[in-house]
Amino acid sequence: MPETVPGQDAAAPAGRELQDAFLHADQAERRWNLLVLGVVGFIILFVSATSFRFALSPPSNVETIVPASLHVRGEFVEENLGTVLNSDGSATVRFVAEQFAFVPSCLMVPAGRTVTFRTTTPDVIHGMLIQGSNANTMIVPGYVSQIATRFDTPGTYAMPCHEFCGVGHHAMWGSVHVVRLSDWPRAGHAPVACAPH
Ligand SMILES: [Cu+2]
Repeated sequence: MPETVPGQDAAAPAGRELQDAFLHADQAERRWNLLVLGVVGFIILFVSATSFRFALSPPSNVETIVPASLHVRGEFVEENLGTVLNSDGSATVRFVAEQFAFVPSCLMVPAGRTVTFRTTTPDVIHGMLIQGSNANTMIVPGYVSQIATRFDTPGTYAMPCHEFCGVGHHAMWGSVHVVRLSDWPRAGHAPVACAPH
C-alpha cells in the first residue's frame, strides 16, 4: 500500500494527517539533532586533538605571594633568581617581571629536560610567552605564575612581555638560551643565568 502523504489524501481523517505531520516533524528534528551532535562532536574532537598535539595547558597555578616584600624575603630574592637543576633531572627557573624588564633578562635552560618557570611581579600585570614553545602566561601581582615546558633544540628564543604594562612595554623583552646539558656551567647549587644577548 502506497504511503500517505499529508495534505494529498483528502479522504484521510484529520487525526491521521496530524499524526503524519508529527512523524515528519520528528524525522526533521532527528536530522537536526544528528547534525548538531555532529558539529558539537567535531568541535570537541578538534579541541581535544589540538590540545593533545600542542600540549596546551591553561595556567591553573593559584599560589599567592606578597608583592611588596618580593625583593626582601622569600623565593624571589635576588640570589634565588635564575635556573637550578633538580635532582630528578628537571630544571626550575625563577625570575621577576617588573616595569620594564625581566630579571634576569636572559634565562638559561637545559635542552631535553622538563623546565618549570616560576615568576611573579612586584608592580603591574605583565605577560610572557616564549617563541616556539607552548609557554604563555599572564604575570599578576600577588600571584606566582608557573608553567612547565621542554625545549629539544638548543638556541636562543625570544621572550616578550605580551601584556601592555606601561610606557616602556615595547622594550620589555627577555630571552631563553637553551643549551645542551654537556655545556651547562658548573655553578654548584647556585642558580645560573646568561649574559643578555
Ligand atoms: Cu610588561
